[in-house]
Amino acid sequence: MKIYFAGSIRAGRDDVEYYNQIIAVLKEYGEVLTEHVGDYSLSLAGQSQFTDKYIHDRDLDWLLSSDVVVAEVTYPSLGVGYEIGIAVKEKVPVVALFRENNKKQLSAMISGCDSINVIKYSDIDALLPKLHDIVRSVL
Ligand code: 6IA
Repeated sequence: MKIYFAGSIRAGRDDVEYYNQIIAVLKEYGEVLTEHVGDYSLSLAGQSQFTDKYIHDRDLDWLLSSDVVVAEVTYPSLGVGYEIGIAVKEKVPVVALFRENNKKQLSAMISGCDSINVIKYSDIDALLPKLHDIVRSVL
């Protein structure tokens, strides 16, 4: 199974620790095409060896070849929203993970979309066991 994990990069890296733990679980079920999203060393200040066009086109190819998109949507990101919109349009199943005990509100365009499986969780320790069942349900 090919899994596309989406999480904030240029919008902010505050949740990278969560991304990392989620990716570790996802890797038990298949190939995570976007493992770099959980990479601590991928800093906002860092220079990419790739152009933005290369990143965009490569990521879209990966997205369209994936069996499921798992997006951590607590920290809002234009890129993640864009990826989710394309996945919905192209009928790639989307699971959106949102941590409730924080000051952010989930966009109605995500929570109101019937095609997106929105999972709200209280903290990462509560999410990780549930994530196994969630991934198995889309296998
Ligand atoms: O708008 P954002 O940057 O927060 O969008 C994040 C989403 O877009 C992630 O789910 C990624 O799949 C994708 N994405 C955005 N930028 C990159 C990127 N930049 N590399 C790989 N995927 C990306 C290179 C890193 C740069 C900060 C040095």
